[in-house]
Amino acid sequence: MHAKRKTALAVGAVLAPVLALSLPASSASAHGYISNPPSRQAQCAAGTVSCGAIKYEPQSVEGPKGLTSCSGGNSGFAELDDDSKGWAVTPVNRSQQFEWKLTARHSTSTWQYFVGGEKIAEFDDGGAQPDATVTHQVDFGNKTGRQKVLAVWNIADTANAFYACIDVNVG
Ligand SMILES: [Cu+2]
Repeated sequence: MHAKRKTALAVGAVLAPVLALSLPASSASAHGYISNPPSRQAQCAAGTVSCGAIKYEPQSVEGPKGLTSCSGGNSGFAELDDDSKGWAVTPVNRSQQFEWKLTARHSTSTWQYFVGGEKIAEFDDGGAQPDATVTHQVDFGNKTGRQKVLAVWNIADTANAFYACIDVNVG
C-alpha cells in the first residue's frame, strides 16, 4: 500500500515538469498572421515558396513590440527577412484590404502598417478581443509600385507583437 502510493507520487512529480514544459509550446502555436494578400509566412505555409520551420506555424512570428523586421527577431524564421527569396508580389489597389487570420484572439492594443519605415495606417482596438478574422482597409497614399508592407499586431496584455511582411505592387 505504502509502496504503491510512493510510486503514484513519483509519477506525479515526473509529469508536472513535462506538462509545464509543453504548455508554452502549445500556446506558441496560437496567434495570427496576414493571410490575404498572402504574407511571406502565408506563402511559406502554402508552399508558394519553400521554407523551413515557419511553414508549419505561420502564425508564430512573435517578438517584442517595436521591431521593424519581418521575422520579429526570431532567428529560426530569419528567411522571412530575405528580400531576395522570390516572394510572390501581389498587385493591390491604392486602398487595399488586409486580412488577418487569428488562431488565438489575443486582446489587442493596435494594428499597424508600415512601408519603408513610415507608418501608413494604425487601428486602435483599445484592448478589445478581436474576431478570428480581422480586416483593415489600408490607404497607400502616394506610395506606388513595388512595396514591402510590414504589418504589426500589438497585443494589449503582453509586451509582444506579431509581425508579417507582405510584398505588393500598388497600382
Ligand atoms: Cu498567441
